[in-house]
Amino acid sequence: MIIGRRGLIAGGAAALLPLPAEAGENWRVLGEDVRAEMRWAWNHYRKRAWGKDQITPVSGGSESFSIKGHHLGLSLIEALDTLWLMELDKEFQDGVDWIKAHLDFDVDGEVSVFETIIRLVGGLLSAWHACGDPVLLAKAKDLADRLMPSFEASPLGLPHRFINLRTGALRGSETNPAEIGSCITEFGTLSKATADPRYFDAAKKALVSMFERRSKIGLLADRIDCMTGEWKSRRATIGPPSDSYYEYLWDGWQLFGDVECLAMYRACTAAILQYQEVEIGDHFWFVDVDFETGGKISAEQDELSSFYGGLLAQGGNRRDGEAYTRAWDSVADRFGILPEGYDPETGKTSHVTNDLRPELADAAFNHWLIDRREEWRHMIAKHYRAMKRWNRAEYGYAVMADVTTKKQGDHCPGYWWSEQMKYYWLAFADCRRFDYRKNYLSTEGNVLLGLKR
Ligand code: DMJ
Repeated sequence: MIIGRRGLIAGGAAALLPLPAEAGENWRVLGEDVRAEMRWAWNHYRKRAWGKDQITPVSGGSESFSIKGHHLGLSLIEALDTLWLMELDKEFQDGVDWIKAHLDFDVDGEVSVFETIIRLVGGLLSAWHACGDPVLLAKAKDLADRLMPSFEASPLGLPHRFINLRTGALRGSETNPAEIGSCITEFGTLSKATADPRYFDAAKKALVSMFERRSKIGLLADRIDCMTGEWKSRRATIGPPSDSYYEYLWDGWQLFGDVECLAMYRACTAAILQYQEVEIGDHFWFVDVDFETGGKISAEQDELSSFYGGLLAQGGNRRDGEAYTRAWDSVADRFGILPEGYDPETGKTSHVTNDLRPELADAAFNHWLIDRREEWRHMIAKHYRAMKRWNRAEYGYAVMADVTTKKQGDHCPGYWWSEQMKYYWLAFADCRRFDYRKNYLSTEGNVLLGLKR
C-alpha cells in the first residue's frame, strides 16, 4: 500500500475510469423511474405522515426532527422544488397549501440554526423561486428573523448552534465551521428578495470571521467557541463538521459574484490540497491533519466528504476532484452501497451504517454539469440503483443499520426529498424546468437559481 503526500509520489495518475453500470442506458426511461419512485414515496408520506417532519419508512409512522414531538413539515418543505422540477404539480400545490394553512414558527422549542437555514429557509425559498407565492417568502423571512439573534449575540458574528424559535434563547457556543458558515446563499437570496441586507451581511461576517481564524499554514480546525474565537480542537478536516463551510465560500462567489468569497475559497483550497491530499493505494484521499503543523491525524473518511470532489471541480481543480470522486465510487463498488465511514489504509468500513446519503450523486452531478461526460451519469445511475435495491422499504426509502448485512433502519432523512431524488432526475430526465447552464443548488440541494417558470 502506497501512502504519500500528493506530488511526492511518482506517476500519481488518477484511477482508471470505472466501467459504466449499464452501457446504452435509456436516460429518459430511468428519469421516469425516478419520478415514479418520488410519487410513490410522496403518496405514502401524504397518507401516513402528512405535515410531519419525517415518515418512518419501515413502520409507516412518523417522527419529529428538531423539536421533540413538534412538527414543522420538514420533508414536505424539502420535497417542494424536487416535485416542481418533476412536474408533479398537484403534489407541489398540496404542499404549498399545507404551508399556507398550517406552518407556524412561533413555537417554544429549540432548533439547530444550521439545519433550519439549509433545510427550512432554503426549502421555502426554492419553493418560492418555483411558484412566486409571496406567502412562502414571508414564511422564510419570519423564520430567518427568529434565527438572527444567534448571529447578533456573538461579538465575532459567529452564531450559536441552537436557538429557541419563540424566546430567542441560545445554546451551544462551542460550534464548528459548517454550522457557522453555511448560510450565505439562503440569507443572501433572502436579502435580495426583501431588499434587506441584514441577512447577507450576517452570513458574510460569519464566513469572514471564521476565515480570519485560520492557522499560519491556512487551515481551520473543526471546533471553536463562538463568543471568544478560541479553538477547541486541532483537527482540520474537509468532512463534517467543516464540509459545507468550504462549499459556501465557493457558493458565495457562484451565486452573488462575491470576490472576497472567491479569494477565501482559493486560499482554503490551496492549503487543503497542500496538506491534506494524499495517495493511498490506488486513490487520492483527503486525510485529517493538525491545523497548525499539517501532521496527519487520521486517514478515516466520512461519507459526507464525498461531496468534495464535485466542489473541487467547480472551483477549477478538476483533476483532483475527479480523482476523489472516483475514489469514493470504488468504495461504493466494494460494498454495494456506501458506508458512513471508510478507512482507505485498511480497506474496511469504519462506520457500517448508511444514512441514505446524497453526497456521491451530488459530486457526480456537479462533474456532469461541467463536462457532460457519461461516466458521471453512469455513476449516478449506479447510486440510484443501489439505493433502490437496498434502501427501499414498505412506505418509502430507509437508512441502513449495517451495509455489510444490508439491514434497514426505520428512518428517512428530510434531505432525501431535496437532494438525491433531484440529482437523479436532473441528470437523467433532460428537465424542461431547469436551466442546465446557469443554476445554483445549495448544500441541501435547494435550487436558488435556474428554475425555468
Ligand atoms: C445534508 O443535510 C447537507 O448536504 C449537509 O450539508 C450535509 N449533508 C446532509 C446530507 O447528507
